[in-house]
Amino acid sequence: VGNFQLIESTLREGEQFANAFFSTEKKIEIAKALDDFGVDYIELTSPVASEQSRMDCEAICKLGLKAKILTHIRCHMDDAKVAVETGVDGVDVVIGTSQFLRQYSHGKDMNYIAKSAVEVIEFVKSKGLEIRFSSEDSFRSDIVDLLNIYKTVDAIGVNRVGIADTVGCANPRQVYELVKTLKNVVSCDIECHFHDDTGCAIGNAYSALEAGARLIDVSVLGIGERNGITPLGGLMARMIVSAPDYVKSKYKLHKLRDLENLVAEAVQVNLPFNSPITGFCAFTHKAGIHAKAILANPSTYEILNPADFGMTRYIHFANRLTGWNAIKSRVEQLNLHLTDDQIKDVTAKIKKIGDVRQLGIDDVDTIIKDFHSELQ
Ligand code: HCA
Ligand code: CU
Repeated sequence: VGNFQLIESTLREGEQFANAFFSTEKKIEIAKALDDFGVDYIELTSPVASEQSRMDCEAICKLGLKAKILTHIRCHMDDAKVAVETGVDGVDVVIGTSQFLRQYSHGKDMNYIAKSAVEVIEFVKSKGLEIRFSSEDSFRSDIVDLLNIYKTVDAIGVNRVGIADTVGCANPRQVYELVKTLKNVVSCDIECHFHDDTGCAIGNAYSALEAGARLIDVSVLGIGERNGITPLGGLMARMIVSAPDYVKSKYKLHKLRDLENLVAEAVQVNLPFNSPITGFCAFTHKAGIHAKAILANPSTYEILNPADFGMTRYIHFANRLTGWNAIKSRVEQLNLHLTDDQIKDVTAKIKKIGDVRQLGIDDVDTIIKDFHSELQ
């Protein structure tokens, strides 16, 4: 799984998030931050979506970023002709292949899809650009149809083929099987895109990589259509455990929090409290048993090292679940001197008060200080 690449789609899928409206300046700021973080590709909204979208795409292409710039279009020559003039490094083409989308969205059959795919792919290639072909709603598409179309496009030569779980219905086992099957059919790289409707977007991405996919679509905080896609931060958390050297050397992980704050502010949401890595309590330990072990050796209850992300751990001691080891560490922080027996006494006091009301840090500090001065 180490050696994966990221297609960062905050400025494409993310623009489909209900709250998103990015000004040109904001898009540029986000693109630069993504590039600095180290993503491989930045995917932008289709230039045919609106006139400003087209101009913004051109502006970002001119920034000279390290990341390759992609735009995302329908499998149609009208779109392709506009896309290749924007200055992008590559074009991501998508078309719905499930019965649902064929019947209720674009109304085309598989022969038509294959024909237009070949035409668009050859056109984009003739301009010297990278090309990816993806099937929308892959997991509700007929497997024979799917493999046939991928085989067709692989034979004429594409950089990547994409699988998209457009409705978030797939589970990790299904993902593993589809990617494995597809690997036997195509020679190009495989890219995967997972929506999070059923909470599987990170797990599915991991499964895809395990099965041999090379690229994963992500967005900052997972923003996208409905409740979004695989979040960049969550995937980093998953992957640093599985491929630590690769992830640490490739991505500027200590910039993750700023990047998330930048996007959160732009779309007017708070960082989710339970986000991997950046959730406000992601490295907060509470129960006395946890606190004791963490103080002895953080690996006891931490699979991620907060320092890898420029974060710090926190021992939550102002509560009735606390234990004397946590209180001892607080006493030391307050630069007071108590024996272990005295600390156990004051801990009992704190737990007693914590049984009747919520405690603040100040409350506990006062209890400790009062206890200390009464001893004098
Ligand atoms: C959408 C399109 C898409 C495309 C994914 C891809 C999806 O429905 O808005 O290009 O691989 O989820 O199918 O985001
Ligand atoms: Cu999507």
